[in-house]
Amino acid sequence: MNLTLLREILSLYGLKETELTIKPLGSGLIHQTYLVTAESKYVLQKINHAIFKNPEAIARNIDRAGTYLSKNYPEYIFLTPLRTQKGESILLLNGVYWRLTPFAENTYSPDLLEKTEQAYEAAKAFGTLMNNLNGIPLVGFSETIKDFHNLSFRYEQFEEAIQNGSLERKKLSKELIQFYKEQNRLVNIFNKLKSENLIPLRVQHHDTKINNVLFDQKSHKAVAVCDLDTLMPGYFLSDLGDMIRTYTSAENEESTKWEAIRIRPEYLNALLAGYLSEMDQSLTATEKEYLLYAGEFMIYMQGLRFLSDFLMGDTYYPIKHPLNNFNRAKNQMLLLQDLQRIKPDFEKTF
Ligand code: GN1
Ligand code: MG
Repeated sequence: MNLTLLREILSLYGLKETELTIKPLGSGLIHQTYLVTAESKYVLQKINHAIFKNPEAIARNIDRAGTYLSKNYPEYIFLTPLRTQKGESILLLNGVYWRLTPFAENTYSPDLLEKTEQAYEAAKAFGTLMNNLNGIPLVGFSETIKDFHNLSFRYEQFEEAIQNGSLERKKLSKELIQFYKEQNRLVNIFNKLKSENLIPLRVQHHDTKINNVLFDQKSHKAVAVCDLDTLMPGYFLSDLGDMIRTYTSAENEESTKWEAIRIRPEYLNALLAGYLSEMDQSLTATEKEYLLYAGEFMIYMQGLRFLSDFLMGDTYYPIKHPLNNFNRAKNQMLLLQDLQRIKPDFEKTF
């Protein structure tokens, strides 16, 4: 990213800045994210157009939710992108899509939680967003990535990766492939919930992992949630599930400390309490029966995605070394095994 291009982008937002610095920000895998320091601070993102085929749909969904929230919940802090001078909330410049958002000062986004209160806070923050969006009509929202959290589709991709992936990688992944195949009943549960309409469609964030929550540096309260690219209709399984996946794990998804990867039940308790403090009234009786299944669903899907990508030669997730995706899939396997180990007792006492 050069400063001339940056100046051009900022000028389209009506920002004329002479003193500028720019540096990479955060640990997101999909977009390139920068912190821009000018008179104020901004988050500039280069949208990954290969993955988000229709970036305008992102802008439309966010605009729709934003309008609804500002009308019905004017106090709610919804971190929407700035508009260009022409009024667009996403900028197309020389074939590249950009988005500029004000940077929330004095906040941090962690990759791993170190206090149960943070789990409560973060889950409450996403619960508030979901609850505030509970009554929004779904018509007019579009899928920003097709079949994004369709577990059945992800399983098919996995099967294709087993068919078409490299022999050497398949050999190496034998144990993982076997585990992920054996867990196939999780797909059947999802298909049943979906095909029999046992759970309702709701607007979901679809990426509630812990580093998408902004915490206040002093009070450690959750100030806002960010990364709204996949705000679109889906099932409660997605948002609750990704929180379980990333808030309760004692290690982050990059970790290879295999024996340390486990679910921390006290974090699970705190996150469910935070989520339900907002969502208790909105959830249906059936959804409440599937709270922990949501965790299994998301860990399993993330593991399938990492493993499929590994088998297919790492075309989706950026990697830091050749075994990165393999390790991520193993990490998720261990986490899923631990969730399944504690699930029966946890459900009895919850
Ligand atoms: C990706 O880019 P990032 O880190 O926000 C992915 C999520 C995964 C996550 C795993 C569009 O999110 O679905 O859960 O990596 N986003 C997309 O870390 O694929
Ligand atoms: Mg994301």
